[in-house]
Amino acid sequence: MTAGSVRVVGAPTDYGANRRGVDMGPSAIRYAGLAAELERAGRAVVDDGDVRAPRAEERDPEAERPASGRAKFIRETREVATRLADRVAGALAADELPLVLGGDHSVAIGSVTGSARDAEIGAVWFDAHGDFNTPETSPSGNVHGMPLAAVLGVGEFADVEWANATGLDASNVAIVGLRSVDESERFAIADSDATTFTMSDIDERGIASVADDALDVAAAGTDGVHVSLDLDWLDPREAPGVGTPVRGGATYREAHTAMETVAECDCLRSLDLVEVNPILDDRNETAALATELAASALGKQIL
Ligand code: EXY
Ligand code: MN
Ligand code: MN
Ligand code: MN
Repeated sequence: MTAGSVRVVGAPTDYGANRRGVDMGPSAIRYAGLAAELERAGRAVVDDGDVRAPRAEERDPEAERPASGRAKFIRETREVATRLADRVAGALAADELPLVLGGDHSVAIGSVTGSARDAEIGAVWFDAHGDFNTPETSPSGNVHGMPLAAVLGVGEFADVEWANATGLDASNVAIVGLRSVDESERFAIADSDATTFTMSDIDERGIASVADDALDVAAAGTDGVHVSLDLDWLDPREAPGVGTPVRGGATYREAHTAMETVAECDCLRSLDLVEVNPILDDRNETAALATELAASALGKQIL
């Protein structure tokens, strides 16, 4: 399943987040040595550059409003998602594995819809958060808290065609590492067919077993799996450069083990590295960690 070459696409946006700086994530991850690290993992790397994303200051966050509730920069989010979906679908059509560099997690709307355009896919979401809000339930209006709800067509998103992933069913979605979920999101997640693994599940069962189950759920009956790695899945001690850190996350070793399980699954179709915020980072260490984890997911061997 795993294609040979990796096509890197940057989505330098912070439209979906409250804190500026995550738009510099693609540069920081490239600067940390992404291409060399993936080549050491035995992958040919093509860098497709970045999708166009005008600076947030040039735009009015409420220029377009959702039918109800709040979703800041929804127009810009749609523009980026649409461009990114085309790039991701194009890479897959060329038999390359798309690696999307965020940007805030709203960019996953583009990567998932692109990956699910011509195939049945599953998705594993490594994240502290549920990302299951809708404009109506969101406490913040920030779209980075909504991408899973968007691609699954939850609530008001049912009518938002550009955001729905045609080839993705909630029964093939697993969220791993949950520890910060809004009350309204909790009900929406419980109401859906998505499978969830909290940090407590990881504590009790171990990450190898949890990641294995998550990938089984996602891969069952599909053509491949999209892995969305939000760096805030990790503990802030390991990954300080994120906008919405939550204590009690995955350790360095747990994160590598999870990504090695992804490689072993041989089901990876597309991958996101999102929410790296260089302004909040400590000497680019979160970006460097993101490159290491991508290499593990793409099959890097120690011996
Ligand atoms: N649940 C909160 C909200 O919707 O505003 C926080 C979301 C943070 C989302 C981060 C990136 O994963
Ligand atoms: Mn997220
Ligand atoms: Mn998160
Ligand atoms: Mn299915």
